[in-house]
Order: sequence, then C-alpha cells, then structure tokens
Amino acid sequence: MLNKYNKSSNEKKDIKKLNIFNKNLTQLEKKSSKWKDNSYKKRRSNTKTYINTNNRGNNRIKSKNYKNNKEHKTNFQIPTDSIIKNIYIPETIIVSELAHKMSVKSSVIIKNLMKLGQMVTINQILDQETAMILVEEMGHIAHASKLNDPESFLLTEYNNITSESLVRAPIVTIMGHVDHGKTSLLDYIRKTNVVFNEAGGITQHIGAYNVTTNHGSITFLDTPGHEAFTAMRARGAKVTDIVVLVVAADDGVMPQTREAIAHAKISGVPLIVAINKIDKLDINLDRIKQELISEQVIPEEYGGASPFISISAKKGTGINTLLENILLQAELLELKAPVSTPAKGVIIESRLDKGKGPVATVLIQSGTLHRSDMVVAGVSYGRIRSMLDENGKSILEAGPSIPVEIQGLTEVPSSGDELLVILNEKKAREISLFRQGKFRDFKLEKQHPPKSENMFNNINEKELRNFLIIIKTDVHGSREALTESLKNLSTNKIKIQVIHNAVGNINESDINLAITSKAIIIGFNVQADASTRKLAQINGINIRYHNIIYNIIKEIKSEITNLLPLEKKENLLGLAEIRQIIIVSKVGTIAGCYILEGLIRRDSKIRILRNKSMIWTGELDSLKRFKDNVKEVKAGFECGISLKNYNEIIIGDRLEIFEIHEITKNI
Ligand SMILES: Nc1nc2c(ncn2[C@@H]2O[C@H](COP(=O)(O)OP(=O)(O)OP(=O)(O)O)[C@@H](O)[C@H]2O)c(=O)[nH]1
Ligand SMILES: [Mg+2]
Repeated sequence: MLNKYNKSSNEKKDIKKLNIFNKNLTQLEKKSSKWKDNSYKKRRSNTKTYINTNNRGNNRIKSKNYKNNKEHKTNFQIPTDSIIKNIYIPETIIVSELAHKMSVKSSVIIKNLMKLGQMVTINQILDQETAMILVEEMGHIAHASKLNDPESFLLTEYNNITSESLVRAPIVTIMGHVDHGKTSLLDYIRKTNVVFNEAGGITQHIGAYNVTTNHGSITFLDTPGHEAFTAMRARGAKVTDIVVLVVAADDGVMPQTREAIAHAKISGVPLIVAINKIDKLDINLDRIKQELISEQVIPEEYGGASPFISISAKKGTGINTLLENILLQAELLELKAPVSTPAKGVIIESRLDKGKGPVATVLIQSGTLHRSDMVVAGVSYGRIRSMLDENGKSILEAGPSIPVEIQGLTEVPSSGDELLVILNEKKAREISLFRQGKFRDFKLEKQHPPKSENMFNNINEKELRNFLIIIKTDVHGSREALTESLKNLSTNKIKIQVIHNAVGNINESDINLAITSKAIIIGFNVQADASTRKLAQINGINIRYHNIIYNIIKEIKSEITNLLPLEKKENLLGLAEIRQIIIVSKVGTIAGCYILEGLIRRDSKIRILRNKSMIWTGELDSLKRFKDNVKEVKAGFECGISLKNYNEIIIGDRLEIFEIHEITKNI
C-alpha cells in the first residue's frame, strides 16, 4: 500500500521524506535500550505508515481525509494512518495516563488490552511489561523509563564528576554462633564494654564501628548470633569485604557457624577463622579444626584459603595476629573507592526516634557524605540534618567505609536500602514519591491476594486457627527478625499472622487495630504512652513488652502449644481371653476371662478380636474377682467382666486392653 501511494503522488519528494523518516526510525530503534524484542519491528513493518506534513495524530480524521482526497482529487495531501511515537513508560502506569501519552482515548487502550486478553478499567495500574507490549502492539516504540532509578540519574547527571579511587578501610563482618564471643572480641579491640549493656547478654542489632588499630583502620560489623537474625547476618555478609568467623573453642561448629560459612561463601568473600575462648580449660583445638574442615573451611596450614587464629577475647590473646591477618587480606583485595564523588552507601539499621524522627545507620561505600546533603534511601528522602559517628560525636562528613548515624530523612528506610546523594532536591522527592507509590501498590496487592487463594483459605478455615500479632519494635532489623521468627512458629493447625509490624512506640492506632482484629501486641524495646495504655486497658488489649527476642519466641510458642488440640495416644495395657460366658438376668452377659499378659483396670478400654479381626471397641461396665468389684487384675489371674452396651461375646474371643492418654503436641 505504501508503494501504491508513493506512486500516486509526487514521488521524488515523498521517497526522500520516507528515507529521512526511516532513518529516524532506525535511530530511535537503536535508542530503545531495554526493549530489544524484534517482534515489534515485524509488527511495525505491517503497520501502515504514511507521511503527512500536517499530521495531528488523529487516525480517524486522517483516514477520512485520505478517502475524501481520493474521491475529490483536490487539495491533495498524503494520507497518514498512524504516527509512531516514542513512549516512555515508568515501572507502573495508570491506563488513562498511558492513553494520554499515546494521544488516544482510554477506551482505545482498554479495547487493545482486551484483544491481548486483559480486562482493565480506566484507573487500573499496568505494570511496565504489559504497558510496553501494548505500546508496541499499537505500533509505537516503548522505552522503559528510568525515572525511578536514581543510580542511572546519578550516572547521567554526574558522570562528568570523576574522582580518583583511593585505598579504603576494609569492612569486616564478625559472624558466628550465639555467645561465641563476637561482641567481646570487638569490645577488646575497641576497648569498650558493649556486651555489658546488652539485654540478655545477646546482640540483637547490627553494630557498625570504625576502629583505628596499630595496624590500620578497619570497619567492623558486629552481627547477632541468635538464629532469629538470619536476615541481619545475610545483610552483614552482603556489604562486607572479609568475614571473621568466631568459633568458641569450648563449643565448636554450631548451626549459626554453618550459616555464617554459607553467607560468606554466597558473598564470595574471604573467611578468617578466629577460634575464641582459648583461655578456657578442657578445649581441643584440633577437634574444632576438624569440624571446620568438614564444613569445607580449610586452614592455610593445610593449603586452604582461611587463616585460623586462636584468640581469647577475654584475655586479649592472639588479637594482634588476627588484626594483622585482616589487614593482610585487605591488602590483597586492593580495596579502593572514589572519595570526592556524591556518596553512595547502605542502610545498616534504622529506627524512629521520638525526639529525632527517623534515624539511620549508614555505611558509606563510595564518595563522601556531607551534613546537609540531599539523599534518597528506599522510599524515604531528605536533607541530612545531623551526622554522628559510632561514639555519638557530631561529624561534618564521612568517606568510604565509614559508618554514620544520620537524621533528617522523611521516613524510616529499611535496612539494606541503598542510600544515594541526589544533588537535585526536586528529583529526590520525585524518586521517593514514585517509590512510595510503587510500595503502596505492592502492599495492596499483598493485602488482597488473588481470589482463588481466598477461597482456599476459606476451605481450611474450620481446621486452621489464626493467631494474630501486631509487632512494634525500636529498629527495623528486629522488626524483620521478630516477624519472621514468629511466622515460622505457625503449624498446620495454627497460623501465626503478623497483621501489622512497624518501627516506633505503640500508639492508639495499634490498639484500635488490635480491638478490631483481636490481635495481641508485642512491643520490643518500645513503650506506649499513658493514653495508649489506658485505651488498651479499657478494651482488654494484651500488650507484651519485651527486650529479648528469645523470650518472645518462647512465650508465643508456649501459648500456641496450649491452643493446639490435645493429641490422643493409645497405650496397650494387656491381653485377655474369654473362657466362659455367664448370662445373668437383669445384669446381662458376664465374660469369664483369663488375663494372658499385662493387666486390666476398671477404667480400661477394650477391643474384641475374633479370628484376628476387630469386632468391637468400647468400655468396661464392671470388673470383678469372684463376687467383689476390683480396680485391677494382673496377668495369670481370672476375672469376670461385663462390657458397656455389648453382649455378643463368645468363648475364645481375645480382648486387647488399652488406655488413651491425652498429650500436648509439641511444635
Ligand atoms: N572465657 C572466655 N569467655 C569469653 C570469651 N569471649 C567471650 N566470652 C564470654 O562469652 C559470653 C558471650 O560473649 P558475647 O561476646 O556476648 O558473645 P556473642 O557472640 O557476641 O553473642 P551474640 O551476639 O548473642 O551472638 C560472655 O559471657 C563473654 O564473657 C573468651 O575469650 N573467654
Ligand atoms: Mg554479640
């Protein structure tokens, strides 16, 4: 058709235009970075493309013009069927917005999506992929918009800023099983006493410290060893250069030792083993080495990659050697980072402080963070109001490998979120708002699972009981750890549902949620103010305050154990044989029995076996020896029994004598 029209017009001029147009198209194709599917090219070659210098992009008018022009042959214009547009699509887009971008009515989009098998409404949010397919189907060029990608924004905006990479301090994560002495080791190195102030003597947050040793500067991340904090350990291993695995000489390789080894392996970082507590008596270093070797952690002395250093965090033995080894490894890694670029870092921990607002610990990975910098971290953004080092001292800037506590964010970011300095405040707000929108959609989707799933839940509702919990914690990391640990206590009979979890004190809206949902509230290192407490009291809402994670887990575990139905267990007591049948008027049939094994009790249950098949199960009505009622008859004796509501016994029947125990199920 294209040729036909070219033929019927001022050919030379049009062919030239067409060439230019096609050239532009090729260039656009090249620019279309993400969308490399060639199918759209095929589709586009099928699309009718005419050139109209007077094009306004309205298909209907255009085709009408074309018709009219053909008929009247006056005022001739080259008809145009469609115009190819470059459409930039963010990660989510509302149908009406997409229609606007494509200069068509929303109904056109809805119809086209229908053809693709999707029923949507005008206000529906489309994901990027669907929107891009639709755009391409409609003959336009789709581009994945990078509006929400601050890194690419940074790259494009600041790629002129080049900065020399300088040597940076190694980031060393201390990992290991609970109580193996990780915090004590850091306390010795830092000459502090963090362990002393820890609730229950266990670490429940990631701590980040930069230490200047005699051998050089090192940044340490102290991770918790309790099993509940897997996510924190994984995060610790992700941002680190080196893992120091602490193994207590008196305990050896334990579950979280293995977990730490796995984290180090996944992250592909070198592992240094510190065998701790060597000041203790009765320890066997060879045994520990062997245990580690069987976990594929091979000491250097056996040709492996991991230095094994024996230390005592209590006495300070071997710690110098450990530090030397850390810095030696760091040297081999040639750790460098640019210093004078806008900072990039990772959120290690975050919390909502009553006075200060959102507070986050950030580990700077490259560039320098300045007080008053505008930053984006996850869904939050803001200008840094205050910056403190790990000792609470105010600082003005922090370079690579330095952990700092920052204030000034609009919201509490999540641990693990990337922090980026964005010089343009408007852009920072835009990115944050965009992410918040996406986050809301994601949350909504989670709250309203697909219908089929709902149906499935209903089917099981009768057997499944829900135990609803609201969790409020001081920091993001414990919120995550607690939520996961408690959810994992669910059984096939009781489902633990954390209906709300957030960082911050318990407030009235938590109580209101608990009232409507009948949930219990767990406050971890947080409080409730007087009015909240009163509201809870009036409504009989159960608030549990805790500061040690394993106490919460223990408490909830025992509560759901009590909710579980008791399990019935049969206990075989003995075996008897019917040797005589006596029918007594008004009393019924009495069986004269001989107890072959075990015993029979008055409250025993009986199963009658005839020719090896079970014919009746029930209870005793009476148990006698001679004429006396008795409580129990043992093997080798005879007795007379009558069965409750059953008389069809015959000589030779065997009786299995048993009792039922009700036991609490363990989870
Ligand atoms: N004898 C002896 N005891 C030690 C040594 N190092 C630590 N401990 C003791 O071991 C206990 C646990 O030490 P922590 O430093 O809290 O252990 P942790 O690995 O940080 O524990 P979590 O953070 O809870 O996983 C404390 O009572 C310490 O005093 C050591 O070298 N020798
Ligand atoms: Mg600790």
